[in-house]
Amino acid sequence: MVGYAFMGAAHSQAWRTVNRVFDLPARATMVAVCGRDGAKVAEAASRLGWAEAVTDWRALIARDDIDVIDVCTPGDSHAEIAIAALEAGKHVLCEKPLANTVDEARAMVAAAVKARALGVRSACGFNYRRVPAVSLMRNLIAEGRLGAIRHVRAVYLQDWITDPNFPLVWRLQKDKAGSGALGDIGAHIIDLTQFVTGQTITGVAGLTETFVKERPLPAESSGLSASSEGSAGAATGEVTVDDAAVFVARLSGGGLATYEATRFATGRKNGLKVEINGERGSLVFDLERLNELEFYDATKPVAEQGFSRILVTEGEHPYVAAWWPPGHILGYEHSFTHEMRDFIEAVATGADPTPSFEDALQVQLVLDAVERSGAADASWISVVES
Ligand code: SOE
Repeated sequence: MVGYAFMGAAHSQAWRTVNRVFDLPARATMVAVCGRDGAKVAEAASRLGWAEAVTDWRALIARDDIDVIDVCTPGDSHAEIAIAALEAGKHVLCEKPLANTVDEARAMVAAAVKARALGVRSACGFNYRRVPAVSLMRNLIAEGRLGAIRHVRAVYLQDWITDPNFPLVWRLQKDKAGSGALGDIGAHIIDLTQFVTGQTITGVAGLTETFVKERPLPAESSGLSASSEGSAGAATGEVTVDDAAVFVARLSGGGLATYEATRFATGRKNGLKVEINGERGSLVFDLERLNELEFYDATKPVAEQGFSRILVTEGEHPYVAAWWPPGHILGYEHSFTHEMRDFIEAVATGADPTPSFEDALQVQLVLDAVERSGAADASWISVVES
């Protein structure tokens, strides 16, 4: 694994757990975690359960005892590491969003296609697909329970940078993160809604905004140039990404969609919510109630109609049978264990894990279109590749 911060910790929890919960054709061995700072990555190896701590990812991908490279770094290194690893014959799991630009994402897809021909697999880490309720949502829609999809309504609301004194961390720097709320959390609702509907976004019109344009440099501001001296003499830097993005979209099935991704929804901590309206019913998923799915079945007798709450903890529900009896609810981290389950099973059986780099490129095209639309102040941008 390359990188050991929040996503590194979530992935490590999943790698530690997956073979203890699921009966799989292969076992994950946590051989080495890689990071630039030797002392910090050594501490991370011990805390997260990795046998070795290394500081050179190129040496890692050259080793014969390494089969998989799990990329958990900021977006500015996804392409370089993933492409080199694929070319070295390593299977790759890369965190979302796939890249910081469409060009990088296309290069990653090209490397994935070449590697796939040699049996080398790749996937992108959109973990919310693997929340049982989200997989159930997809299954119900695929069975036609909603009929034609008319509306998709998706929000991903956070509030961790509403304080203007929150420092200029890497997620707020375009050269590191590619974009702000749009790529970091907007990517999730773009992928999730395409996943559950089985449709793709064909065009968007959007708006982006950066509410706080200058922030104090972080204590260890590596490589950041101070753009101005703040009032207390503390250096500040320019925020070069969006704080929020809102956009409308058309779906390939003819429906309309609205999306909102923001880090300024004061009070909302990790508020991902999706509602799908079809001609025969509706489904609602709310990450804050991730063991539940709301289902409105318009085919029921009118006297019985209403949103029912499905408790997604039955053995018949996706992934759940491996854990606990009905009603013993799961959490955020289980989605990563399910992600690793599916990745290991695919790689071990010579199948392609999902979502593919191609699926992740589609998300990147939407992100790019929203940014261009936002820059052009809500002009219409098609994402269908000519
Ligand atoms: C942003 O803070 C973040 O950590 C995202 O990067 C993750 O993808 C999301 O799952 C939780 O919030």
